[in-house]
Amino acid sequence: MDVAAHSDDFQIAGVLSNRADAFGLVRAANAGIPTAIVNHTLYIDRATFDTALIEQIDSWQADLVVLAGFMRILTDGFVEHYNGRLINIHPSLLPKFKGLNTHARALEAGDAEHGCTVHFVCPELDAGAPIVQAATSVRADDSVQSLQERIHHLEHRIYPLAVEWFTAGRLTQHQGLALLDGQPLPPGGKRFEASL
Ligand code: NHR
Repeated sequence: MDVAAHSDDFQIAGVLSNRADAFGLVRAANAGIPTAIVNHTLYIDRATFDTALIEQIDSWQADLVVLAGFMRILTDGFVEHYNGRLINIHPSLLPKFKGLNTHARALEAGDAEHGCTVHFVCPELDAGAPIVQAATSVRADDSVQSLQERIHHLEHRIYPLAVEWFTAGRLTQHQGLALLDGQPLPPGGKRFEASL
């Protein structure tokens, strides 16, 4: 997400990475947003690392935690601490292709379309309630790279949208379902129509 482009309705409280070389830290600093690094290799186990994450995030008094390229599996304790206010974006049309190498797997499967999904995070990987989804047609000459590029554009459309819904108070999680304006969203989340 472009950290400089956000609505007046919310502020980015802070940007945290487990990696000191994450470019998002540079962009945040350039935009005057607080940053933090919590290096997972300095912690003896996942629970201790996650506790350090929680301390930092809660010191910012964040209402919503937005994962972006965050590659450490989070403990149940972390997920429960932010239950209903922790979201991720995954590069597939969930529930298809949970896990890694999604573009290669969509090509391998011969799927006619592929895309990305914003979802609430639950303890089980990539299995939380979908919020919003965007798709692109798979072309005969597509490669992993060409698909990835188109899907990146879609990610940049739907992730800010989900954040805006949440901060406007329109998006909630209830009994494992995502609700928009109090109504359950369809199984893949709201379908976002984009032309690419
Ligand atoms: N944590 C929970 N509990 N649930 C989810 O749905 C999560 C999560 C943490 C991260 C993002 C997800 C992605 O966007 C995400 C979803 C990392 C792995 C993984 O296997 C899996 C899914 C995601 C992110 N991580 C390895 C680990 O041992 C390390 C892999 C690596 O460093 O390259 O933590 O893709």
